[in-house]
Amino acid sequence: MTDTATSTTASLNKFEKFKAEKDGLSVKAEIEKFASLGWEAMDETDRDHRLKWVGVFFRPVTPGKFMMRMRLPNGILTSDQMRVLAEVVQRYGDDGCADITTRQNIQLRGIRIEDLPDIFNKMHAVGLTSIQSGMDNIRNITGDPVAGLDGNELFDTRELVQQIQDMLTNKGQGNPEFTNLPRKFNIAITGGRDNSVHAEINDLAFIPAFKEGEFGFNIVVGGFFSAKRCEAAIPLNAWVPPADVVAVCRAIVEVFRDHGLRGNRQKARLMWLIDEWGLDKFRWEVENRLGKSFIPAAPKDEIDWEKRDHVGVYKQKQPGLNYVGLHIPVGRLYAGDMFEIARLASVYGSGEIRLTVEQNLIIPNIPDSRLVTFLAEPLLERFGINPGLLTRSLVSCTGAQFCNFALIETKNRALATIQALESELILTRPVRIHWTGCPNSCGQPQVADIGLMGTKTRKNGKTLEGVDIYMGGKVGKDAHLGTCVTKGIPCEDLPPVLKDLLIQHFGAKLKQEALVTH
Ligand code: SRM
Ligand code: SF4
Repeated sequence: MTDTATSTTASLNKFEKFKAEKDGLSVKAEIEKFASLGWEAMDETDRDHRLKWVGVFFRPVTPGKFMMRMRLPNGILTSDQMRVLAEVVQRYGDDGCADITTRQNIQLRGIRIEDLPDIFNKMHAVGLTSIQSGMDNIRNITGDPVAGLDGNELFDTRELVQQIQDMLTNKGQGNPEFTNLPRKFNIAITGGRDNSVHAEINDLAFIPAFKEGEFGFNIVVGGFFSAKRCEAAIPLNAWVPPADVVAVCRAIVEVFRDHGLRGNRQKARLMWLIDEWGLDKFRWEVENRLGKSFIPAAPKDEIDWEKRDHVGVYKQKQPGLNYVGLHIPVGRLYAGDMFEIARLASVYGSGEIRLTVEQNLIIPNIPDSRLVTFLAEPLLERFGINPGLLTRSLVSCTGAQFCNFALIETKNRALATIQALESELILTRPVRIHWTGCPNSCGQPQVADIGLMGTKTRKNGKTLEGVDIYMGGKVGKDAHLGTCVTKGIPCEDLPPVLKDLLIQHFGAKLKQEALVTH
């Protein structure tokens, strides 16, 4: 490591200090011990922080009931894997549930520390891992949710995403080379034409582009959201063929690991290093690691479609097969739902399940001959293929139910608000409304048509839950981030404000008005 990374212990923040004392990954060998000790007797730093290196999160809101964040490369899992996840949460009765996340991933809730050895064994048996999924590690790597199914795709991202995960995590066993990064790190690869992974909000993303007729990727770097600052990724002016992607990921993560800023955690994401060095020096350092120079970026990328949400029935490139995108309201699943989804994927499809960054789910490989019966399955009454135009695009972070950073409750409020608006309004197109419980922006309000960020606000001398409103986020072709347009609207006053925005900016009409004009 360099001077930047290893500044004196005195100047290290508390996270750097505890990482230097004991690597997070070392808790992997202590799971049996923690299970017999119980959560209350555990060392607090192991419990509250280091367990995140194996994907286990202490929840101060529900002490003793942990959250477990998986890694699902490219958002793909099998029915057998889904059944195991269902069994895990089923054990916890009312405390147990799961959430599809904004990184095409699943988080489990209600986990008890004494069950961890058994849970890890079960997961291992079906090839699942939760390793290095929290804290200063690389998050779930996202790829096109319809990779290998989409007749118009330019590149099937599945294998590359898996290879990158295997390299960074030592095939899910844990890789001490990458367990002490200065901060979290997000990677995405898109091989479709619609940027279905929000490439621009990742620390590192690969975007399809042709160079002299050859397929490869333009690289963008430094995208991130944080309470202090939000930035879209910027072009590195580098193009790589698919065969070089894994090596480039390694080189960039190594540069971040060894040179990233470790003093102030609010200034530790990759973009801050790029700012400090300038892009040219950053590129040069990466090339040095890589052992070769980058080919300059292709002049244009191939993101020329509007973003699809994949909800509904779609033909696959394989004749006679379909993929069906089911809408999962705010991504929340219970054990019964998960068993049923696994059954449907096995009976009607090929036993494969895919997740989207909109917190929805896709069942691929359903033959034409079975489609009608599939669509009549009772589960589709709740997880439909044709939800209302606001419900369809609703995204929400965890919020106050489980997250101690939350300034407001999100998921239930998001659903109730949207249902009320849909009962009053006629919409002609989907409007993407994203809720996030605090400025950390896990629910990505900056990519939404209307983004709602939790805050505390004052009304009549009282402190209330409120939101700051973001608008103008554009996804897919020409993606760009939205900005804050209004601050501190009390949640209790929000419905009429949203109604006005939908009428003024998104062509919505009041149902009563529409009746009169017809
Ligand atoms: Fe996040 C921290 C949930 C996607 C930015 N995020 C957290 C924690 C771990 C905080 C905590 O310990 O309670 C939340 C766990 C709550 C819980 O119990 O679920 C949490 N983040 C989530 C999820 C579950 C939101 C969701 O409902 O989908 C997403 C999990 C993704 C995954 O599978 O790995 C999630 N978080 C994001 C995203 C979106 C993305 O990646 O596209 C962002 C913004 C993009 C980014 O990171 O640049 C995001 N989360 C943060 C931040 C701010 C990071 C920063 O640099 O300051 C924090 C706080 C932190 O890291 O200090 C945070
Ligand atoms: Fe928690 Fe805030 Fe992230 Fe929502 S945005 S999950 S409230 S940290």
